Amino acid sequence: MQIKTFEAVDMKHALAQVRQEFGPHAVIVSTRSIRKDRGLFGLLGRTLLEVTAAVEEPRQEEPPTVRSSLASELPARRGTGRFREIWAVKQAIDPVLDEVRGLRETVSALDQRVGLDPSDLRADLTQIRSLLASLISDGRVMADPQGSAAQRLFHFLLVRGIDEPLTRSLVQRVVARVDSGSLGNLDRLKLNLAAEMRADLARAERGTPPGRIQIFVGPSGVGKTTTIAKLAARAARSASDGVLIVTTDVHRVAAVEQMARYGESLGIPVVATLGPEDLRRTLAEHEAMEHIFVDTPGRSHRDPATARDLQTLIEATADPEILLVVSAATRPCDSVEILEAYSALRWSRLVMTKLDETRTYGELYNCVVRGGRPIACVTTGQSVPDHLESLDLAGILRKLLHG
Ligand SMILES: Nc1nc2c(ncn2[C@@H]2O[C@H](COP(=O)(O)OP(=O)(O)OP(=O)(O)O)[C@@H](O)[C@H]2O)c(=O)[nH]1
Ligand SMILES: [Mg+2]
Repeated sequence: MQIKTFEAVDMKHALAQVRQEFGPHAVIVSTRSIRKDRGLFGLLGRTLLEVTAAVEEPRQEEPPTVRSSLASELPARRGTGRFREIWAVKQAIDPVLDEVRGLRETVSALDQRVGLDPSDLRADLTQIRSLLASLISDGRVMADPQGSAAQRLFHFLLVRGIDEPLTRSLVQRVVARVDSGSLGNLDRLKLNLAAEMRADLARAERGTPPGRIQIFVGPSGVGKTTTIAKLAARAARSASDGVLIVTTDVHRVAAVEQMARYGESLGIPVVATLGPEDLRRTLAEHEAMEHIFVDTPGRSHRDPATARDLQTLIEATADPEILLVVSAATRPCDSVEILEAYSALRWSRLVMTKLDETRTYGELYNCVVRGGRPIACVTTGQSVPDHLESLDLAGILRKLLHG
């Protein structure tokens, strides 16, 4: 049995080729239209007829009578057993081939309609990402622990005490910076979040070096006096030219006594001053001291007289460094006001106290970013001189993201 495929412009020419090659006893096995030379967008291609024909090898026995689909074109003939086999296979395969052909045409039509170009997809995703970022900044995307990855990130930050405007800004920046494929992946978003937070905190890290005279200001009861005792004890360990504590808080009951007790137990001299002039004189008298820590009375940041009175004290001091003391347990809306109220005093570093009293460390980030100044130290308990830590950037991030 010989089988061969012929191509011609029409059936007449195809049959001529078949007859010429295989003689009058050839049988047509299949026919189909094909496109040749697809040309520009396939528009200029030609349609040809592909005919597959078969013929017996020089005959040994008489074949059974078979009528091909083109029996009228070719003489019917009797085939051998093998010929019958091929015919049966063809009958079985023809419907499958028709199906495949139909599917191929459907897919190519779909391809043209949908136009799946990867660069189009990328552009669409970029648009979706910037749309999401602007929805977040407009306040139309809210925290939702069960929602999209961006909403879960939102929730993650809020429960850690980052205030809402800063959370919104962070999520918006993270969504804008991740590649589109990572938008739905919370872990990837968190990695980018850490990078954004690190950059925010690093911007605040460029502070001035610690001053020889450090004045501590801040709301009442946040831990100014206690922190000064801790810092003075630490400084005394390495200072060769002495450490002095000066308290200007002489009106609150037992304030001087509280500081004097700390001084006594730490072996550090404590001097109480009555007003700006007395402070100026005291500082001049102790010019040789290597470190001087000045305590101030705690007063409400909402009282307009507070900043004014502190300013007078500061002006009585030559080249002091001002440290703002804030408790980590402060509510975000209050710390915004506190930073605002003390901004006129040109404080240069932040002390965050009472980290042991909160499970969320968002205030660290809120105050550093809003204040734009670095953290000098944090305190984690009442014990003097313990419970004092210097946090670097990595430490702050660790506390913020992992608690
Ligand atoms: N849990 C905890 N308590 C602290 C910490 N630091 C200070 N305290 C406590 O907070 C209370 C107030 O501390 P002070 O040092 O007197 O606060 P202050 O800012 O000087 O207060 P005023 O002078 O009244 O404005 C005291 O009971 C301290 O023991 C801390 O890191 N953690
Ligand atoms: Mg005090």
